Amino acid sequence: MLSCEGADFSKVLKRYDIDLQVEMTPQEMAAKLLPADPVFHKVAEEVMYMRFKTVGPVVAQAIKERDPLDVINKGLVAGMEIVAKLYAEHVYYLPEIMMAAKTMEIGIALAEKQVPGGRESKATIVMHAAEGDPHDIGKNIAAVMMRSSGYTVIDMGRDVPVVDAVAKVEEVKPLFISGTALMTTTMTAFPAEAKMLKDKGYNTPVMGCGGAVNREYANSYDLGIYSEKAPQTPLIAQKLLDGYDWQKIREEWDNIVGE
Ligand code: B12
Repeated sequence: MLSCEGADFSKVLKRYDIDLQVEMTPQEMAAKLLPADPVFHKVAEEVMYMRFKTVGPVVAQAIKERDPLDVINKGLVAGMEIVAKLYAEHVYYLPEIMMAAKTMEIGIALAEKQVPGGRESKATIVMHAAEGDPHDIGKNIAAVMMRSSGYTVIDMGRDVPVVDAVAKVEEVKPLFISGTALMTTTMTAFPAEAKMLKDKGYNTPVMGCGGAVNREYANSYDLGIYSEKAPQTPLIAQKLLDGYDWQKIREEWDNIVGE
């Protein structure tokens, strides 16, 4: 009979491509990238290892020890950022991204309830993923950050037709509308929305976001402004509240986001 005695399984039970393609294993990356704070470390680890069954109790404990907003940003979102890095390094693939995002969202839903509420809303903003675009993970992260910064977020979801986005702006007159596009085929929704709004006499900024969009593109159409990362958005929103218009946001962008 075949005997396994003495076999070194660490050489066998390892994904072949990790050794071939990247210098570090997920465990080595974890040691390097996970937050140093033990509480945030544990929370980020839940997302990184896609533990959607245990993230609830871990987050419940974390919000007893740390500010719930920090648990979201320094724990759950930090974990998702590591997952994005692992994806870029070809260590993780699409299923891992989806399961990690699900884990993060379970945790966020729990922690969000504990973010001190009852504050007066600073303003209403509209968020959506562009027409034809199903990618909404980044938008959902940005929406949490805006809610926790005191804004009322009307999240229209994904694959939102241009006309619906424009109609929502007409209905609620938000401080700005932000759109997420991860596909080069969908980012054209933003200039289309901006043009329709302008033709109707609105001066509402149309913030272009997501992997397909860069600052140059977002600045290439009237009303267009740019936000690259979720934490930049409350800084830009504050300036709009202070009376800046879309042109001034563009001019002052580096100072506003601290680049
Ligand atoms: C997950 C994923 C999917 C999931 C989306 C699930 C979901 N609910 O979002 C599913 C499986 C549905 C999917 C489908 C498709 N996908 Co896809 N997908 C991805 C993938 C792997 C990860 C995207 C992601 O969620 N990243 C993690 C989040 C956190 O990052 P993020 O969205 O970039 O967000 C960050 C920033 O962009 C920014 N941000 C984003 N939104 C906002 C909003 C605001 C206000 C702010 C301030 C910031 C901000 O902040 C975030 C945090 O840093 C990318 C690959 C990649 N490298 O991005 C491909 C990718 C986006 N997909 C791609 C494609 C082509 C498709 C499909 C067309 C594939 C197909 N042939 O069927 C289909 C779409 C079909 C359709 N039309 O319905 C391409 C797009 C190529 C292009 N340039 O056009 C990519 C780049 C993969 C590739 N390299 O080819 N996909």
